[in-house]
Amino acid sequence: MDINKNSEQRGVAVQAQFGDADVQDETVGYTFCDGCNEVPFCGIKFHKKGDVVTRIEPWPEFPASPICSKAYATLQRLYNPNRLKYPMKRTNPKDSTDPCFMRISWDEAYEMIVGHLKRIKEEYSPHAVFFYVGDPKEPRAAVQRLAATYGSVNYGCESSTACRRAAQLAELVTYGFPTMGNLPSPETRSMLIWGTNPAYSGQPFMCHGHLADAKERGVKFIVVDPRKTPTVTTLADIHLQPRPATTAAVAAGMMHVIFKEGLHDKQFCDKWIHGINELKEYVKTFTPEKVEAVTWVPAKKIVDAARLYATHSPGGMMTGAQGTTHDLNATNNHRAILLIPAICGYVDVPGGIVKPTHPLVEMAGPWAEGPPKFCLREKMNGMKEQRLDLKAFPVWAEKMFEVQTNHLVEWIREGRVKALLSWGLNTMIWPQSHEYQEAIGSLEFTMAVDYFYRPQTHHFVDLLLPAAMNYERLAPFAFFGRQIFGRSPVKPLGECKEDWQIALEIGTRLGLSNIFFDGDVERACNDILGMWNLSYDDLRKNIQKGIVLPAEGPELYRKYETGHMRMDGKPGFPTPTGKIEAFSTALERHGYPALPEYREPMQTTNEYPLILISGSRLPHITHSKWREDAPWLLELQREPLLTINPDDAKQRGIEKGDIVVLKTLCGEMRVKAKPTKIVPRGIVAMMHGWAKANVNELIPRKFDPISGFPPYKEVVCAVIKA
Ligand SMILES: Nc1nc2c(c(=O)[nH]1)N[C@H]1C(S)=C(S)[C@@H](COP(=O)(O)OP(=O)(O)OC[C@H]3O[C@@H](n4cnc5c(=O)[nH]c(N)nc54)[C@H](O)[C@@H]3O)O[C@H]1N2
Ligand SMILES: Nc1nc2c(c(=O)[nH]1)N[C@H]1C(S)=C(S)[C@@H](COP(=O)(O)OP(=O)(O)OC[C@H]3O[C@@H](n4cnc5c(=O)[nH]c(N)nc54)[C@H](O)[C@@H]3O)O[C@H]1N2
Ligand code: SF4
Ligand SMILES: [Mo]
Repeated sequence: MDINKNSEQRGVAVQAQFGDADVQDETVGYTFCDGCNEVPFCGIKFHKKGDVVTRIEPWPEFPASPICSKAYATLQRLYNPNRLKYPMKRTNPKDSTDPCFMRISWDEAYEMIVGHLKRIKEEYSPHAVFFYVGDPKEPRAAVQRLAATYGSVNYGCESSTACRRAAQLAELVTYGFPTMGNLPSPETRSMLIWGTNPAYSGQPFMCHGHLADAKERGVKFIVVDPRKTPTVTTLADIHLQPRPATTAAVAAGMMHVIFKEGLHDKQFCDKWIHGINELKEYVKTFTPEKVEAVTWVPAKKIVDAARLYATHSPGGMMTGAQGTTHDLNATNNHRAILLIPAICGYVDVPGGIVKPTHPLVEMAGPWAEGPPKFCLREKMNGMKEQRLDLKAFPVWAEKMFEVQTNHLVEWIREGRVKALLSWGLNTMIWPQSHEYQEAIGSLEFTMAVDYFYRPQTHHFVDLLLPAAMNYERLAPFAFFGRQIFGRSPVKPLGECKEDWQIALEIGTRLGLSNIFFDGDVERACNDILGMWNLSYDDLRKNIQKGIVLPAEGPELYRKYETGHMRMDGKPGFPTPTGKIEAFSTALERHGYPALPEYREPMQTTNEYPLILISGSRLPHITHSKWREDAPWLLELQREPLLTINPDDAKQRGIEKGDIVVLKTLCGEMRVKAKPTKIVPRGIVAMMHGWAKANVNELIPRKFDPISGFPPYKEVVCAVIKA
């Protein structure tokens, strides 16, 4: 495809939409940004003329208000002439190189879907239909309701495949509650930031701004990241640069020092950590010198970091969704990090890692999960025995309501999955992506709902449905702590429909109109809002400032002492032992190592002397999006780039802009090199999601035995000048 030519055409198209808009006739609307699928979202205030959005700006009253380059580009994406606007059916046989997608009516599309759903239920089982939502978080609640009602327990998403859930699993088996840590509060004196780069990947206001303010106040920062990211350069008092995938050893080293020097919170450890003696014993051998040899982090820095964190009390912590879990020791690596603030007594104290006292319990988590009642989670839990991942990942299946999707290839080959209903599917998410694409191609029926036709994912799908974009949809509403916001959409382009509407209409066509509100999105939202005696109308009336649901009381701390942490009201943490579990009873029960043990990652060799970190976020790209979607952003970076340390580049005769061959045991590809000191010697890094150089084809299909996560940030490689 000639990107330049297309970008010119699209530029004209965008101008045509708002070039003649008379500002005086504009009215205002409000929506949320879905540019990076962060939840909670950032707020967008937009101007429109009729149903044409003319310009956008931050929504000042919205809690996450400054917006980034990707948010501005959502406007160009909205009027991208390549957008899907009608339901499309594949008309050529699957072995044909041209899928020949033809426009059909929604009626025909629904007949197809419902026909296959009914047939598969009769011929095989409802569980043979897999329901999937990719990184877009917004469709999730409606799709889960559809899966549960249809009778399939097999619902999975990108979070349960490659993103947040491995960390969450570690949190649940260790603390008993999910947490990514905390932003620094006025009491916080030190912060441990591990495997995340919020300067690029976080919401501007939510993360990095807060952290920078805390730095001004004198909070000390330890940042653990193999790369010298902007988070490191702007915040770090101490930067630990470990060899990728050696997290558990770095953490064990820090704990070794803290225990040895008696800097831990002895009372808390003795009373509230299950397996504290086993943990002490385990980390005894992780002397700073040994840890240096294993992790490349100088012994002195391990000692300094441990001392700084344990003595600047209370300390907070921030981990990413996935920086520490993209390797074959994912769960235990993340568990090891969690134990550092635990032994310092920083859990649920002011300034430390606090479990919110008054969340919207009815939501039980962010939109990425969906409200359990609306999602019919109880019904799903009742069907657990039919989960596809039950045998391969038993602890996961016990703790996570979403199925671990990495084994989709095997399940399709074994005939256990016959059809796939997907929203925001992207096969490039997976290691050895082509195997997923081929497996999907062999299904009896695949439906995909998306904004664009993306050949690498949609080539084999039978039915491609056009999703309304963020300016064009009502559902879902947003919530921020206890503040709820609605939005005021414009009419969708063409025959696009919002994700929720598609799910609700499929349900209605299955004959379950009462459960699916006759396909009415607002009524579905009202069903959820009713939990707080609200309706969408209330949100509309308070569109700018949202509605605050007052908390029943102040934030409480050390809730493990008072019984406010567990559902049964007893003192303790919400784990089987009532304590933070350094020694995990759940992992032990299923035959896994119960302590957060370190496992050596893949070893470099003469042939593969470098380590590949794939997927480090860039501010102007989200995964597979923002390439052709919005040429404004593509101007910032037209092609995939492999970052390599200048010394490593020089050694190989590589200069800026040279084409190199990136090679792993799985294969090789050509990519442009970008020498930069952001990556240290011995490590190279590149972003995933580029169709023209899909780095996931170089990642093996090996998985962490506990969480099932792939080694995106562990694989050894070679880089050779082409
Ligand atoms: N090597 C490597 N691989 C990785 C990662 C890594 O770090 N390294 N990261 C992993 C992680 S954390 C993630 S989250 C995944 C990325 O997860 P993906 O699911 O790959 O995310 P996207 O590429 O953002 O979106 C997928 C598709 O959804 C469509 N879409 C976007 N919004 C909507 C919507 O609202 N509705 C509908 N119907 N469609 C929509 C987009 O057009 C796109 O085609 O990648 C994972 N893969
Ligand atoms: N602009 C933008 N924003 C995004 C996204 C995007 O694609 N683009 N994606 C969204 C999604 S789905 C997600 S999951 C989040 C991800 O958000 P983050 O988790 O903050 O992801 P990254 O920015 O890649 O930061 C992860 C860091 O981990 C480091 N790392 C790699 N291996 C190791 C290791 O072994 N140990 C340690 N300590 N660090 C390691 C990498 O060098 C990298 O700097 O971002 C979200 N926001
Ligand atoms: S960080 Fe940027 S892309 Fe992500 S939600 Fe906020 S404005 Fe949108
Ligand atoms: Mo993610």
